[in-house]
Amino acid sequence: MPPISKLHTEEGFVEATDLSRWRLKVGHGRQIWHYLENGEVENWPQSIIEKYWLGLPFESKEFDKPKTALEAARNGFEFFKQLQTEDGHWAGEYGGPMFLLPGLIISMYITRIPIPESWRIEIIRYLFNKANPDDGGWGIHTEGQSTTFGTALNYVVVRILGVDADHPYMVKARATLHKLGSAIAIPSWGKFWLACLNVYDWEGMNPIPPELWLLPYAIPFHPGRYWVHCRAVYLPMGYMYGRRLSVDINPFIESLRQELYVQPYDTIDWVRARNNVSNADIYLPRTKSLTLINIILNVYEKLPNLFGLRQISLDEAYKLMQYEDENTDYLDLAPVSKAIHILCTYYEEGSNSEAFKLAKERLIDFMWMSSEGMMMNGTNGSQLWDTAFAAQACIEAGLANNTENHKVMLKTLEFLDDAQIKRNPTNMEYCYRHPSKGAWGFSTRDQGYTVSDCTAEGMKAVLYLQNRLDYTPNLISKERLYQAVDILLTMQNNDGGFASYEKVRGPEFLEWINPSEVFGKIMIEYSYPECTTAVLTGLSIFRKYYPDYRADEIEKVCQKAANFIHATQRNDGSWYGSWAICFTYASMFALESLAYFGETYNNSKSVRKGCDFLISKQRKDGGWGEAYKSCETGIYHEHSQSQVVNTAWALLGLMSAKYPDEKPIQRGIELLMSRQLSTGEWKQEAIEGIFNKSVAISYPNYKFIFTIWALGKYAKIYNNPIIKY
Ligand code: LAN
Repeated sequence: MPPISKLHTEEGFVEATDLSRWRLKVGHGRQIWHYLENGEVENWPQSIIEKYWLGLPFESKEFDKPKTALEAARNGFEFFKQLQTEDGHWAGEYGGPMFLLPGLIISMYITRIPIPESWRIEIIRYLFNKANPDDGGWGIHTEGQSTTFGTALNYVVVRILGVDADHPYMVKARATLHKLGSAIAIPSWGKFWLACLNVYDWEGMNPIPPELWLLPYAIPFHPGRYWVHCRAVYLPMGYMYGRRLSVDINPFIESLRQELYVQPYDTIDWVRARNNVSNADIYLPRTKSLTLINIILNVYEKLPNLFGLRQISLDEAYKLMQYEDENTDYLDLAPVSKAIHILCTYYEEGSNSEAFKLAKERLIDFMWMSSEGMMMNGTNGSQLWDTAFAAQACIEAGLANNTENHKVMLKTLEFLDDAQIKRNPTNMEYCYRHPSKGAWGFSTRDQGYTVSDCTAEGMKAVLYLQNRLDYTPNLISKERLYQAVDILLTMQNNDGGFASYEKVRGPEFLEWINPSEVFGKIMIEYSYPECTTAVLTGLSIFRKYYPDYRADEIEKVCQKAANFIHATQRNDGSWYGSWAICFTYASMFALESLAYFGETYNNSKSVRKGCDFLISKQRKDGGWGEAYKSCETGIYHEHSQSQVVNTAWALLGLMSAKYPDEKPIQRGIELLMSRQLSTGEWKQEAIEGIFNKSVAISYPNYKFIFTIWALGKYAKIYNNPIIKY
C-alpha cells in the first residue's frame, strides 16, 4: 500500500490515501474506482474526470466573461463535456443516504470479505467528514440531524474499519448515540443489521416472516404487490430473520455490545426494545394496525413450525433471490438489497460457491471515491439518467451541431444504444417482474430494471440524436423504439398517471402497515407527476416522428396522462416532486409536458397557474432556491440562497409554457450567468435529489445539465440578446 498522508483536524488526524493514485475504469456504464498499488504500472495518467471528482486541480480552458446566454451555455458545455467517460456516459457521485455503507461493511465483516486498505482509509475519512460537527453523530442522510439509525450504524462501520473506541471522534459519537436513546432505540432496519452482527438480539425485532411469499397473489398484502424496492429489501431480510442468523461472538463483538448501550447487554428487555424507536428518527409513527399485526406475528413466531412452513418459505425466498441475482448480473436492484443478498448467499451456499464469488465482484460497482473519501452510491450509478439529459440539453441548447461536439454526441448515442435493455427478465412472472425488453433503466443495462421515466427520457434522447442531427447514424432501429413505446404503454395506471418501475399493484392502505418508521410512501407504487410528465413528453415526441405506430392508443394514453397532470396540480398552481427538490422540479416537468400536449400560457388556465406559482417564488436576486424540507413537509421551503439548479428548472418550466413576460426570465438567466466560473463550470451548491420523502441524494451533474439547457433555450427563444449581469 502506497504511503498514507495524515490530514490534521482539530481532534487529531485522519488518514487519507494518495488521491493522485485513484483511477476510474468504465465500460458499458460500469464505474470502478481503482487505487494504484505500489509496483503497478504508473504510465496511466490521471484524467480530468478523475481529478474533477476527486477535487484535484487540473488545467481547463478559461473563457472571457460571456456576453450572451448562448456563449455561457457553450462555455458550460465545453467544461462539462470533458467529464464524459470513454464509453459515452457521464459518471458522478450518487451519495447522500447514510444507511448504505453500514450494510456493505457489516456484510463484508460477517462474510469475511477482505476490505481493501484503500477503501478502509477512505471510508473512515468520508464518515468523519460527514459526521455532524456539533455532536459527532450521523443522520439518515448527509444533510440531516443526527439519528440513532445514522449514528449507531456508522459508528459500527468505523469501529469495524479499525478505529479505536477511545478515538475522540468515537467518544463524541457514542455520547450522542447514548443521548438519543442508544442502539435499543434504533429503527427496524438498523435493528436488523445489528442483529446480523450479533450486537442486538433477534428477539428485539418485530417479525418479518418469509411465509408471506407463500400466500396467494390474490391477497392484497402479498409482497409481490409492494413497491419494487420495498419487496427487494424485505425478501432477503425475511430470509435472515427466518433463520435468525448472526455472526459468532468474539471479543470485538462483545466490546461493541458494551459501547452501543447504556446498560449491560444481558439486562436489556428485548421484547420491549421491539417497539422502541428514538424520536430523533421517526418520520412515520407506528399505526395501531401495525401494532396489531406485530402482536399476531409475534404469536405466530412462538407457535410450533407447522408443516415445515418455515423451511418451505425460506427455500422460496432464496429461489427468488437467485433469480434476482441472475437477472441483474449480481448487481441487484439497489445497494440495500445487494448487501443483504450477499449475506444470504454466504449462509446458504458458502463462501466458496460460484454465486458468492460473482456477488462479491459486484460490490465495487457501488463504491464512489470523492474528495471527501469513499461512499456507497444510492444505485450502481445514474448513468442513463444523466446521459439522456445531457444529450437533450446539448441539442436543445443548439450546441450539438457545432463540429466540436459531434464526437461527444456520437459517443452519447453509442452509450444509449448499449444501455437499452435487450431482454425480459427470466422467469419474469414467477419473480413478479415487469417486462424490460426495450426499456431503459436508471443506471446500466446489466442492472436491467425498467423505469418509466428513464425509458421515456432515454427514448427522447435517442429521438433527438437520431432525428435532429444530420451526422448521427440510426443505431437504434425503429423496431427498438417501438419496443420502448410498447413498454411505456403497459405502464399507465388507472388514474392516468405513471409510477416508477411498475404499475400500482397493491392498495394504498398497505401504507398503514409500513414498518420502516423512517421512510414515507414505500409500500406500493404511486403515480408520480414526474414519471407521468416524462412519459407524456416522450410519447408526444415519438409520435411526431412515427405518427403511424399505435397512434390511437398513444393518443388515449397521452390524453389520460394529461388529465392526471391536471388533477395533481395543487391549488397554488404547483406540482409536488418526489424525486428531487421539489416543487420547482416537478413544475418544470409538468409545464414541459403540457406544452408538448399543446397547452401553454395563452390557452391553458392550468399552465397559467403553474407559471404564476413559479413567478411567486422568484427571489430578489432573480433566482429560485428551494430546500429539501419542501419534500418532507409538502410545503414550499426556501433555501437560504438561490440555487442554480432550482433556477434552471423554474426557467425551463416558464419557457416551455411560453410565459409572456421576458423580464423575470432574463433575471433568472442573469443569475445563472453570474454564478458561472471562467472555466465554464458551476460550483456544487445544495443537494438536489430526494427519495421516500425523507432522504436526500445528490445529482451533481444537474448543475451543468439544466443550466446549459436553460441558457441555450433562452438564447433560442429570445434571439440571444446581450445580457448584463
Ligand atoms: C431512484 C433514483 C432515480 C429515480 C427517478 C428516475 C429520478 C424517478 O423519477 C423514479 C424513481 C427512481 C428510479 C429512484 C427510486 C428509488 C431509488 C432507487 C432512487 C431514489 C435512488 C436510490 C433509491 C433506492 C430506494 C435506495 C435504496 C434505499 C432503500 C430504501 C431500499
